[in-house]
Amino acid sequence: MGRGKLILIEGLDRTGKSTQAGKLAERLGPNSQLIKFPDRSTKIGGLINQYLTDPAFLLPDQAIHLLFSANRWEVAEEIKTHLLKGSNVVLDRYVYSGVAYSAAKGVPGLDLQWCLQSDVGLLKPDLTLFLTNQGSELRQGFGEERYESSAFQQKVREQFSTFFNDFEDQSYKQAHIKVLETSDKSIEQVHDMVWSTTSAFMQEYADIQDFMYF
Ligand code: ADP
Ligand code: 2DT
Ligand code: MG
Repeated sequence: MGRGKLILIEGLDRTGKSTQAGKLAERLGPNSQLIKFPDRSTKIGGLINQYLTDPAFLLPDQAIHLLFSANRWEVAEEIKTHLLKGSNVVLDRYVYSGVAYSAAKGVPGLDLQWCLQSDVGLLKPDLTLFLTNQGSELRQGFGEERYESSAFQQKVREQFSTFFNDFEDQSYKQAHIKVLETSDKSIEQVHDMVWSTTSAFMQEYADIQDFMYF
């Protein structure tokens, strides 16, 4: 039996990531795992949650960046164990959010190169679905948490794009990162796109055994 696949749903805020990650994991069946970042349920995640929800809770930008990264390292082994057992793992955000949101702050020294360092050695996704949606800022709840302003989202979008174009190997990007434009599509229509892309990928790459790393 081959190892499971690591499938990431990425994108800006309120683009439908959590909705689609949940539906994808359900469609992949009971043997699949859904893991969300940040995982707010751990001690580190509790600090992250406080930072995101309480404007008065201040941390140096470097420190919160490292907490987000540490929150991934907390479950890195667990993810690999699931994959080795043959389970597919669906991620809701991951390293790309980690680097793009921190680098978008424009803090001197906190560039993409610096931001990536704490995630070097984490597993790379087999497939990344990057959701884009022009109406996401109008969705319910937008603006409730830190980072949810139009101006900042625009900067994050630029950082995602710079990272994919300048930091990712272009052959990896071509094979493993798919952009899905979801504007004006219903939840079910987006799920159909997510599912057809994922199932086609899983057929084409049924045999991969090696792991890839950031
Ligand atoms: P994210 O995890 O990217 O922040 P969510 O999945 O939480 O986004 O979705 C944000 C909001 O938009 C939720 O209220 C969700 O029900 C709604 N939503 C998600 N996908 C769609 C869609 N395709 N059409 C309309 N509303 C959607
Ligand atoms: P959710 O709305 O998906 O819970 O995200 N973020 C996330 C970072 O700044 N760095 C990270 O490494 C990750 C995983 C994006 C909460 C916010 O946290 C940001 C939005
Ligand atoms: Mg979400």
